[in-house]
Amino acid sequence: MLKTALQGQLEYIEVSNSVSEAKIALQGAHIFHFKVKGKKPLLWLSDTALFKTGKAIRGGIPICWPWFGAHNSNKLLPNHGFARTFLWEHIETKSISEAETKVRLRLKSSEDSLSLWPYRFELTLDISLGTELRLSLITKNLDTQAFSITNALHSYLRVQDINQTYIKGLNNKPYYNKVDNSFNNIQAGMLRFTQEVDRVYQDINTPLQIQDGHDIITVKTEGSETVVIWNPAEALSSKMADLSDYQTMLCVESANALEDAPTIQANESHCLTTVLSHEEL
Ligand code: TA6
Repeated sequence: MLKTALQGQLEYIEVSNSVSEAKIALQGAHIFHFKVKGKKPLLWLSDTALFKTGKAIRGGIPICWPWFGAHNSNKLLPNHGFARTFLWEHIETKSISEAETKVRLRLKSSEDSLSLWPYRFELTLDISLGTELRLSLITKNLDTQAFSITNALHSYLRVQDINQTYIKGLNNKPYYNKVDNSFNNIQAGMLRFTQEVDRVYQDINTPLQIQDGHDIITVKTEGSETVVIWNPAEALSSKMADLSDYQTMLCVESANALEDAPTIQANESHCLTTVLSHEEL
């Protein structure tokens, strides 16, 4: 029988091997803690995060699926889709070696999902825990017709101080700026954070490096060339009751968003992967 513990209203599993440890809530297949032993936690979790049925945890890696952000035609549907607030099934936890564990979780279409999105699907999250954290989100179309998705592995990374943090790997890349709703911007040099940043970067085909003066975090994306970067800064975070201390968080999200919306034919699959690691300077 699966052994779970409870945080607030949410059941979660705890995984540990010789090099790392993690906590994964069954609601949303939401990993909300990951740490390489002897290092600081890699993922940020808000001090005021709510562990409540039907509410996404503020921190860790929420799964935005089958749409990223607001639904494109019906604003009454939940932001970032429904996968992050539905209950997933734990399929297996497997020890690959002393230093690597794999966890698989699954969400299948149901009456509840069909009332929000009219397609049959099977969504699988494969998590690999070792000296790095690897998440693969596999969408399988079980319908008789093709469908399109946007999605994101909305990683909240822990940084020392957002004002001292910069991202390398974005130079000359085009981006959509959600803050002023402008398209076709081009990044000049490294990205630094002096105000709210909410951007969808395209053509990202090499790993990004986040440096905060203490650590280098590397984010590698597979299955897409889109990465979303978000920090709400003071003004927006003060309006979000479950978001404490925006200075120590930075979202760097492997995604398919905007026109990067893969069409998946019946019986075919699409896989989005993010690989996170960090080293201390
Ligand atoms: O990924 C960035 C973003 O889409 C932002 O626009 C911001 O609103 C954030 O996600 C958080 O969304 P949430 O629905 O979790 O409050």
